[in-house]
Amino acid sequence: MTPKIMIILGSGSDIDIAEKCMNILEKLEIPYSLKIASAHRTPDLVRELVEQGTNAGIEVFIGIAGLAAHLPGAIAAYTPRPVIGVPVDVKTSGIDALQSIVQMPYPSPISTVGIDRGDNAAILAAQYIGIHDEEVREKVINLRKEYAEKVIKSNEEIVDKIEKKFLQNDFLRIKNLEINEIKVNEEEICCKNQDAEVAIIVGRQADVVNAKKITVILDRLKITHDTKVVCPIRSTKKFTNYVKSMKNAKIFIGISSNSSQVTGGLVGLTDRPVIGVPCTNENNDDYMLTTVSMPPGVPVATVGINNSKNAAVIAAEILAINDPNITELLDKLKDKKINL
Ligand code: C2R
Repeated sequence: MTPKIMIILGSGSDIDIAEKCMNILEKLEIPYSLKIASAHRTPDLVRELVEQGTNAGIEVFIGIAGLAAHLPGAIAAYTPRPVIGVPVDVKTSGIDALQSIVQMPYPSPISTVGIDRGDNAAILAAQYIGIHDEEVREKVINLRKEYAEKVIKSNEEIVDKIEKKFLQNDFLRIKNLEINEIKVNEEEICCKNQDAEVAIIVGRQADVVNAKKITVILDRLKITHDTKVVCPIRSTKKFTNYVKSMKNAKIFIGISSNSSQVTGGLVGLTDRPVIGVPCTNENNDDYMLTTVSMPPGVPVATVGINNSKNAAVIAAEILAINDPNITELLDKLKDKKINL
Protein backbone atom coordinates (compact mmCIF):
# COMPACT_ATOMS: atom_id res chain seq x y z
CA MET A 1 0.00 0.00 0.00
CA THR A 2 1.56 3.35 -1.05
CA PRO A 3 1.29 5.89 1.73
CA LYS A 4 -0.63 9.06 0.87
CA ILE A 5 0.97 11.23 3.53
CA MET A 6 4.60 11.57 4.60
CA ILE A 7 5.28 12.93 8.08
CA ILE A 8 8.82 14.24 8.58
CA LEU A 9 10.09 15.20 12.05
CA GLY A 10 13.07 17.48 12.52
CA SER A 11 14.20 15.32 15.43
CA GLY A 12 13.24 12.25 17.41
CA SER A 13 12.46 14.66 20.24
CA ASP A 14 9.33 15.80 18.29
CA ILE A 15 7.75 12.34 18.53
CA ASP A 16 4.98 13.30 21.00
CA ILE A 17 3.55 15.74 18.47
CA ALA A 18 3.86 13.17 15.69
CA GLU A 19 1.95 10.77 17.92
CA LYS A 20 -1.08 13.11 17.87
CA CYS A 21 -0.86 13.17 14.10
CA MET A 22 -0.53 9.39 13.75
CA ASN A 23 -3.46 8.74 16.12
CA ILE A 24 -5.77 10.67 13.80
CA LEU A 25 -4.44 9.02 10.63
CA GLU A 26 -4.91 5.58 12.21
CA LYS A 27 -8.47 6.53 13.08
CA LEU A 28 -9.11 7.75 9.53
CA GLU A 29 -7.35 4.65 8.12
CA ILE A 30 -5.12 6.68 5.81
CA PRO A 31 -1.75 5.04 5.04
CA TYR A 32 1.20 7.28 5.92
CA SER A 33 4.95 7.15 6.30
CA LEU A 34 7.00 8.55 9.21
CA LYS A 35 10.61 9.75 8.88
CA ILE A 36 13.06 11.80 10.89
CA ALA A 37 15.22 14.19 8.84
CA SER A 38 16.52 17.68 9.47
CA ALA A 39 16.88 20.47 6.91
CA HIS A 40 19.76 21.79 8.98
CA ARG A 41 21.51 18.59 9.98
CA THR A 42 20.67 16.27 7.06
CA PRO A 43 19.61 18.42 4.07
CA ASP A 44 20.38 15.72 1.50
CA LEU A 45 18.19 13.21 3.32
CA VAL A 46 15.28 15.69 3.31
CA ARG A 47 15.68 16.28 -0.43
CA GLU A 48 15.82 12.57 -1.26
CA LEU A 49 12.83 11.73 0.92
CA VAL A 50 10.70 14.49 -0.54
CA GLU A 51 11.65 13.99 -4.19
CA GLN A 52 11.35 10.22 -4.07
CA GLY A 53 8.23 10.41 -1.92
CA THR A 54 6.59 12.76 -4.44
CA ASN A 55 7.50 10.44 -7.33
CA ALA A 56 6.11 7.47 -5.41
CA GLY A 57 2.73 9.20 -5.03
CA ILE A 58 2.77 11.00 -1.68
CA GLU A 59 -0.13 13.46 -1.85
CA VAL A 60 0.54 15.62 1.21
CA PHE A 61 3.66 16.23 3.33
CA ILE A 62 3.58 17.14 7.02
CA GLY A 63 6.70 18.76 8.51
CA ILE A 64 6.93 18.84 12.31
CA ALA A 65 9.72 20.87 13.93
CA GLY A 66 10.65 23.16 16.78
CA LEU A 67 13.04 26.12 17.20
CA ALA A 68 14.06 27.68 13.86
CA ALA A 69 11.73 25.27 12.06
CA HIS A 70 12.95 25.53 8.49
CA LEU A 71 12.13 21.90 7.74
CA PRO A 72 8.61 22.43 6.27
CA GLY A 73 10.00 25.21 4.04
CA ALA A 74 12.77 22.92 2.84
CA ILE A 75 10.18 20.23 2.06
CA ALA A 76 8.21 22.76 0.00
CA ALA A 77 11.32 23.50 -2.03
CA TYR A 78 11.38 19.93 -3.38
CA THR A 79 7.72 19.11 -4.07
CA PRO A 80 4.71 20.54 -5.88
CA ARG A 81 2.46 18.83 -3.31
CA PRO A 82 0.90 20.72 -0.39
CA VAL A 83 3.06 20.92 2.74
CA ILE A 84 1.51 21.26 6.19
CA GLY A 85 3.72 22.59 8.98
CA VAL A 86 3.42 21.93 12.70
CA PRO A 87 5.44 24.25 14.96
CA VAL A 88 6.66 22.52 18.12
CA ASP A 89 6.99 24.23 21.48
CA VAL A 90 10.66 23.72 22.38
CA LYS A 91 11.62 27.33 23.34
CA THR A 92 9.75 30.67 23.37
CA SER A 93 6.45 28.70 23.67
CA GLY A 94 6.84 27.63 20.04
CA ILE A 95 6.53 31.15 18.63
CA ASP A 96 9.97 30.84 17.01
CA ALA A 97 8.89 27.70 15.16
CA LEU A 98 5.51 29.20 14.25
CA GLN A 99 7.10 32.28 12.67
CA SER A 100 9.65 30.16 10.81
CA ILE A 101 6.89 28.03 9.29
CA VAL A 102 4.11 30.50 8.56
CA GLN A 103 6.07 33.42 7.08
CA MET A 104 7.04 31.71 3.84
CA PRO A 105 7.66 33.79 0.73
CA TYR A 106 5.39 33.58 -2.34
CA PRO A 107 5.04 31.12 -4.10
CA SER A 108 6.18 28.52 -1.54
CA PRO A 109 3.48 28.40 1.10
CA ILE A 110 3.21 26.13 4.11
CA SER A 111 -0.27 25.38 5.45
CA THR A 112 0.53 26.19 9.07
CA VAL A 113 -1.45 24.79 11.98
CA GLY A 114 -1.24 25.78 15.65
CA ILE A 115 1.71 25.10 17.94
CA ASP A 116 1.92 21.37 18.81
CA ARG A 117 -1.25 20.65 16.79
CA GLY A 118 -0.18 17.38 15.16
CA ASP A 119 -3.84 16.30 15.30
CA ASN A 120 -5.00 19.27 13.23
CA ALA A 121 -2.24 18.66 10.67
CA ALA A 122 -3.59 15.14 10.12
CA ILE A 123 -7.17 16.39 9.79
CA LEU A 124 -6.10 19.09 7.33
CA ALA A 125 -4.16 16.53 5.26
CA ALA A 126 -7.25 14.30 5.20
CA GLN A 127 -9.39 17.26 4.12
CA TYR A 128 -6.96 17.92 1.25
CA ILE A 129 -7.11 14.28 0.15
CA GLY A 130 -10.89 14.29 0.65
CA ILE A 131 -11.22 16.75 -2.25
CA HIS A 132 -10.74 13.89 -4.68
CA ASP A 133 -11.41 10.89 -2.39
CA GLU A 134 -15.02 10.77 -1.22
CA GLU A 135 -14.32 7.92 1.22
CA VAL A 136 -11.71 9.98 3.08
CA ARG A 137 -14.08 12.97 3.09
CA GLU A 138 -16.79 10.85 4.73
CA LYS A 139 -14.34 9.78 7.41
CA VAL A 140 -13.43 13.40 8.15
CA ILE A 141 -17.12 14.28 8.41
CA ASN A 142 -17.61 11.46 10.94
CA LEU A 143 -14.55 12.54 12.91
CA ARG A 144 -15.94 16.08 13.11
CA LYS A 145 -19.16 14.61 14.52
CA GLU A 146 -17.13 12.92 17.27
CA TYR A 147 -15.59 16.25 18.29
CA ALA A 148 -19.08 17.80 18.31
CA GLU A 149 -20.57 14.97 20.38
CA LYS A 150 -17.78 15.35 22.93
CA VAL A 151 -18.78 18.99 23.48
CA ILE A 152 -22.45 18.13 23.85
CA LYS A 153 -21.74 15.22 26.21
CA SER A 154 -19.55 17.35 28.47
CA ASN A 155 -22.71 19.17 29.55
CA GLU A 156 -23.96 15.95 31.11
CA GLU A 157 -20.58 14.80 32.35
CA ILE A 158 -19.37 18.09 33.82
CA VAL A 159 -22.07 20.74 34.09
CA ASP A 160 -24.95 18.52 35.20
CA LYS A 161 -22.86 17.17 38.07
CA ILE A 162 -22.16 20.57 39.60
CA GLU A 163 -24.28 21.29 42.64
CA LYS A 164 -24.74 24.99 43.38
CA LYS A 165 -27.69 26.63 45.04
CA PHE A 166 -28.52 29.08 42.25
CA LEU A 167 -27.34 27.07 39.27
CA GLN A 168 -30.42 26.26 37.20
CA ASN A 169 -29.24 23.49 34.95
CA ASP A 170 -32.68 22.21 34.16
CA PHE A 171 -33.29 25.47 32.30
CA LEU A 172 -32.75 24.59 28.58
CA ARG A 173 -31.51 21.04 29.16
CA ILE A 174 -29.08 20.32 26.36
CA LYS A 175 -30.11 16.66 26.40
CA ASN A 176 -33.62 17.56 25.22
CA LEU A 177 -32.71 20.61 23.17
CA GLU A 178 -33.62 20.47 19.51
CA ILE A 179 -30.55 21.57 17.51
CA ASN A 180 -31.54 22.54 13.98
CA GLU A 181 -29.08 22.95 11.17
CA ILE A 182 -29.47 26.19 9.24
CA LYS A 183 -30.85 25.65 5.73
CA VAL A 184 -29.92 27.76 2.72
CA ASN A 185 -32.34 30.59 2.15
CA GLU A 186 -32.71 30.27 -1.63
CA GLU A 187 -34.24 33.76 -1.91
CA GLU A 188 -31.20 35.40 -0.42
CA ILE A 189 -28.39 33.63 -2.22
CA CYS A 190 -25.81 36.29 -2.88
CA CYS A 191 -23.00 34.66 -4.87
CA LYS A 192 -22.03 35.25 -8.48
CA ASN A 193 -20.84 31.73 -9.25
CA GLN A 194 -22.38 28.99 -7.14
CA ASP A 195 -20.32 26.34 -8.96
CA ALA A 196 -16.96 27.92 -8.14
CA GLU A 197 -14.25 25.59 -6.84
CA VAL A 198 -12.81 28.18 -4.45
CA ALA A 199 -14.92 30.52 -2.30
CA ILE A 200 -13.15 33.60 -0.94
CA ILE A 201 -14.66 35.44 2.00
CA VAL A 202 -13.39 38.82 3.12
CA GLY A 203 -14.46 40.15 6.51
CA ARG A 204 -14.28 43.85 5.62
CA GLN A 205 -13.87 46.14 2.65
CA ALA A 206 -10.37 47.27 3.71
CA ASP A 207 -9.02 43.74 3.10
CA VAL A 208 -10.49 43.30 -0.40
CA VAL A 209 -7.11 44.04 -1.96
CA ASN A 210 -5.92 40.68 -0.58
CA ALA A 211 -8.84 38.88 -2.24
CA LYS A 212 -8.03 40.55 -5.58
CA LYS A 213 -4.51 39.11 -5.51
CA ILE A 214 -5.97 35.63 -5.03
CA THR A 215 -8.38 36.00 -7.93
CA VAL A 216 -5.58 37.10 -10.30
CA ILE A 217 -3.60 33.94 -9.52
CA LEU A 218 -6.62 31.61 -9.68
CA ASP A 219 -7.61 33.11 -13.05
CA ARG A 220 -4.14 32.37 -14.42
CA LEU A 221 -4.46 28.78 -13.16
CA LYS A 222 -7.96 28.43 -14.63
CA ILE A 223 -9.49 27.72 -11.24
CA THR A 224 -13.02 29.04 -10.79
CA HIS A 225 -13.75 31.26 -7.79
CA ASP A 226 -16.33 33.42 -6.11
CA THR A 227 -15.67 36.31 -3.71
CA LYS A 228 -17.91 37.76 -1.02
CA VAL A 229 -17.29 40.61 1.39
CA VAL A 230 -19.29 39.75 4.47
CA CYS A 231 -18.64 40.03 8.18
CA PRO A 232 -19.74 36.99 10.21
CA ILE A 233 -20.50 39.12 13.24
CA ARG A 234 -22.21 42.15 11.69
CA SER A 235 -24.09 40.10 9.07
CA THR A 236 -24.34 36.63 10.58
CA LYS A 237 -27.29 35.41 8.50
CA LYS A 238 -25.74 36.62 5.25
CA PHE A 239 -22.41 34.99 6.12
CA THR A 240 -24.02 31.64 6.98
CA ASN A 241 -26.22 31.72 3.92
CA TYR A 242 -23.26 32.46 1.66
CA VAL A 243 -21.12 29.61 3.03
CA LYS A 244 -24.02 27.14 2.96
CA SER A 245 -24.99 28.18 -0.56
CA MET A 246 -21.45 27.51 -1.86
CA LYS A 247 -22.18 23.77 -1.78
CA ASN A 248 -19.83 22.98 -4.65
CA ALA A 249 -16.85 24.89 -3.32
CA LYS A 250 -13.97 22.53 -2.62
CA ILE A 251 -11.90 25.05 -0.71
CA PHE A 252 -12.73 28.15 1.35
CA ILE A 253 -10.32 31.04 1.86
CA GLY A 254 -11.05 33.40 4.75
CA ILE A 255 -9.41 36.83 4.81
CA SER A 256 -9.62 38.59 8.10
CA SER A 257 -8.08 41.11 10.41
CA ASN A 258 -9.11 41.82 13.99
CA SER A 259 -10.28 38.66 15.78
CA SER A 260 -10.26 36.36 12.71
CA GLN A 261 -13.95 35.58 13.02
CA VAL A 262 -14.14 34.81 9.29
CA THR A 263 -11.99 31.69 9.46
CA GLY A 264 -13.34 30.76 12.89
CA GLY A 265 -16.90 30.99 11.57
CA LEU A 266 -16.07 29.13 8.38
CA VAL A 267 -14.72 25.96 10.02
CA GLY A 268 -18.01 25.42 11.83
CA LEU A 269 -20.02 25.66 8.63
CA THR A 270 -18.01 23.47 6.24
CA ASP A 271 -16.07 20.21 6.29
CA ARG A 272 -13.95 21.52 3.39
CA PRO A 273 -10.41 22.82 3.95
CA VAL A 274 -10.30 26.41 5.19
CA ILE A 275 -7.26 28.53 4.35
CA GLY A 276 -6.76 31.63 6.49
CA VAL A 277 -5.11 34.89 5.49
CA PRO A 278 -4.40 37.01 8.57
CA CYS A 279 -4.29 40.73 7.75
CA THR A 280 -2.84 43.74 9.50
CA ASN A 281 -5.18 46.54 10.57
CA GLU A 282 -4.72 50.31 10.62
CA ASN A 283 -2.60 50.12 13.78
CA ASN A 284 -0.34 47.52 12.20
CA ASP A 285 -1.56 44.83 14.59
CA ASP A 286 -1.59 41.46 12.91
CA TYR A 287 -3.93 38.56 13.44
CA MET A 288 -1.79 35.53 12.71
CA LEU A 289 -2.21 33.99 16.16
CA THR A 290 -5.99 34.35 16.19
CA THR A 291 -6.11 32.63 12.80
CA VAL A 292 -3.71 29.76 13.39
CA SER A 293 -4.37 28.76 17.02
CA MET A 294 -7.45 26.68 16.31
CA PRO A 295 -8.60 23.96 18.73
CA PRO A 296 -8.26 20.27 17.85
CA GLY A 297 -10.73 19.12 15.18
CA VAL A 298 -11.05 22.39 13.27
CA PRO A 299 -7.78 23.37 11.57
CA VAL A 300 -7.23 26.56 9.59
CA ALA A 301 -4.37 26.34 7.08
CA THR A 302 -2.74 29.65 7.88
CA VAL A 303 -0.43 31.64 5.61
CA GLY A 304 1.83 34.60 6.43
CA ILE A 305 0.50 38.04 7.29
CA ASN A 306 -1.19 39.68 4.27
CA ASN A 307 0.23 36.89 2.09
CA SER A 308 -2.97 36.09 0.24
CA LYS A 309 -0.99 35.08 -2.86
CA ASN A 310 0.27 32.10 -0.90
CA ALA A 311 -3.32 31.16 -0.03
CA ALA A 312 -4.06 30.98 -3.77
CA VAL A 313 -1.02 28.74 -4.27
CA ILE A 314 -2.15 26.39 -1.46
CA ALA A 315 -5.62 26.15 -3.03
CA ALA A 316 -4.03 25.31 -6.38
CA GLU A 317 -1.66 22.75 -4.83
CA ILE A 318 -4.61 20.98 -3.19
CA LEU A 319 -6.55 20.83 -6.47
CA ALA A 320 -3.39 19.82 -8.35
CA ILE A 321 -3.03 16.59 -6.33
CA ASN A 322 -5.45 14.99 -8.74
CA ASP A 323 -5.27 17.35 -11.71
CA PRO A 324 -2.21 17.28 -14.00
CA ASN A 325 -3.38 20.44 -15.83
CA ILE A 326 -3.27 22.53 -12.66
CA THR A 327 0.05 20.89 -11.72
CA GLU A 328 1.50 22.03 -15.05
CA LEU A 329 0.14 25.58 -14.79
CA LEU A 330 1.30 25.85 -11.17
CA ASP A 331 4.74 24.73 -12.20
CA LYS A 332 4.87 27.50 -14.82
CA LEU A 333 3.60 30.03 -12.27
CA LYS A 334 6.30 29.04 -9.79
CA ASP A 335 8.92 29.30 -12.54
CA LYS A 336 7.60 32.80 -13.31
CA LYS A 337 6.65 31.66 -16.81
CA ILE A 338 3.17 33.01 -16.12
CA ASN A 339 3.01 36.76 -15.67
CA LEU A 340 0.76 38.09 -12.99
P1 C2R B 1 17.07 17.98 19.13
O1 C2R B 1 16.17 17.49 20.25
O2 C2R B 1 17.43 16.88 18.17
O3 C2R B 1 18.25 18.76 19.59
O4 C2R B 1 16.16 19.00 18.25
C1 C2R B 1 13.71 19.75 15.90
O5 C2R B 1 12.50 19.68 15.19
C2 C2R B 1 13.51 19.81 17.41
O6 C2R B 1 12.25 20.34 17.76
C3 C2R B 1 15.60 20.15 18.82
C4 C2R B 1 14.61 20.78 17.84
O7 C2R B 1 15.32 21.17 16.68
C5 C2R B 1 14.41 21.04 15.60
N1 C2R B 1 15.03 20.97 14.28
C6 C2R B 1 14.64 21.80 13.27
C7 C2R B 1 15.28 21.32 12.12
N2 C2R B 1 16.03 20.29 12.45
C8 C2R B 1 15.87 20.05 13.77
N3 C2R B 1 13.82 22.85 13.32
C9 C2R B 1 15.09 21.88 10.75
O8 C2R B 1 15.72 21.35 9.83
O9 C2R B 1 14.29 22.81 10.58
